[in-house]
Amino acid sequence: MNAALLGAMRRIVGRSNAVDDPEVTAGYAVDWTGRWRGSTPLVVRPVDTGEVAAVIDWCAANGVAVVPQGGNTGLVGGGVPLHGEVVLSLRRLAGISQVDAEGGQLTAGAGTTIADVQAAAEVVGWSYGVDLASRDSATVGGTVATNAGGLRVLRHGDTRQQVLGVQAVLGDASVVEHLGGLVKDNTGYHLPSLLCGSEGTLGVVTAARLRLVPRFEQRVVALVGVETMADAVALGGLVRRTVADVDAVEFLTSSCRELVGLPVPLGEEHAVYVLVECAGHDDPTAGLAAAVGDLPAAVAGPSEPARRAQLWRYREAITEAVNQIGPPVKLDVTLPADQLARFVDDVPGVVPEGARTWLFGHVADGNVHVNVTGVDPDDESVDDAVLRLVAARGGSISAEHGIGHAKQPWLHLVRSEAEVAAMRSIKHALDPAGILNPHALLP
Ligand code: 2HG
Ligand code: ZN
Repeated sequence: MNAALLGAMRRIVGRSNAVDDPEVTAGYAVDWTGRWRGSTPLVVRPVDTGEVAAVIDWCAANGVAVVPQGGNTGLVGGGVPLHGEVVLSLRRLAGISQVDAEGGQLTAGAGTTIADVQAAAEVVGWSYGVDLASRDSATVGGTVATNAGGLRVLRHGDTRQQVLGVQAVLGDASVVEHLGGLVKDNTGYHLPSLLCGSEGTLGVVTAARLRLVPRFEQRVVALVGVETMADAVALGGLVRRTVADVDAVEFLTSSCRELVGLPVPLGEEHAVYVLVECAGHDDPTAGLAAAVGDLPAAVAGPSEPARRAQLWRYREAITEAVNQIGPPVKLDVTLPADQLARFVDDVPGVVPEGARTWLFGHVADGNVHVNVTGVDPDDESVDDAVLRLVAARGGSISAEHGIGHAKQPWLHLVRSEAEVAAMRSIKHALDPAGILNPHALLP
């Protein structure tokens, strides 16, 4: 351990928050799936933006690479120190302030969890547009840095669309802050959009001004059985065209249903299940039922919150269940709507024999989570085959999880040389010493 580094960090954040005990730092050096495992000499846990800036200032002057980390729920290895970087944990920067009940906005510190943002929004009669299964651990800083998607992108957009402003420490330790929350504010480069999705390579997000969305009390969930992926895509389209108040349209295949260990939900097994959630000020059940028509379906209405949660388990339990088999290769991809069904049908055919492919995701967003088990996660031929298929069909190699380390070698499939060069120029301008997450995102 570099004594100068340890001494400087202890002076900035205090002895107890510059952690070099390997038993403690180990937990910050691996992602929760066990797929991405690195090591770090030191975890630094600042309490406010001033401390973050002081940490970055010292690290930039001394050429020490830093990986910012929130709730450590990322799935592409972007938040773990795979090259021995210092971990900058933002979890202590938690807290909600400046709640505007009229305007529907609040400011949240980087370490605030998504569940806490949702709860704070609820208190003033609003809701937060981003929701994801990892809501109890995922943080505002992490979800902004990765432009997290989740379960309600269809209705409210991804994280970038919720962010009205950010406070962040750039790579030269300067603090940029634009937290006024003006909905109309057309005054040049929109730094929040740039920092959102930059995966900690341009700046460390320390707080965000978030827009809230209406809170709908009347909620209905339908789990519908269909026989082909093409039927699932068609149902998603029909629901979006004809039903008001659609929050989410998700899908899972029968093998995922079997894997999560929940009972066959509709009397008999179906090849694909589509889960639709609608929420409005009026009960949306009739509209949803009309779209579902004669298809076999289990429906849980506004007065059945436990039953609704039970139906969601079929979808939300998959990630955890796949991980029980062992760390999978995770490929989070999007396809154009007219290519989605063919892709889902074809993808098991491009992975090696003996591998299992688990397919589920956000059908109305064209977003498939391709999880592959029974292969060495370090065997890049699986990623290569699937991602080339995606690119050939006009899709994207990352729908919502980002690039991190997992997708870096394939960025060229979807981004031109000129685009990557422009990204590099921006990186150099905002992080001249090249210390912010230097091994993530850009090859
Ligand atoms: C989800 O939609 C998450 O559940 C995780 O994006 C997806 O585990 C995955 O591959
Ligand atoms: Zn997802």
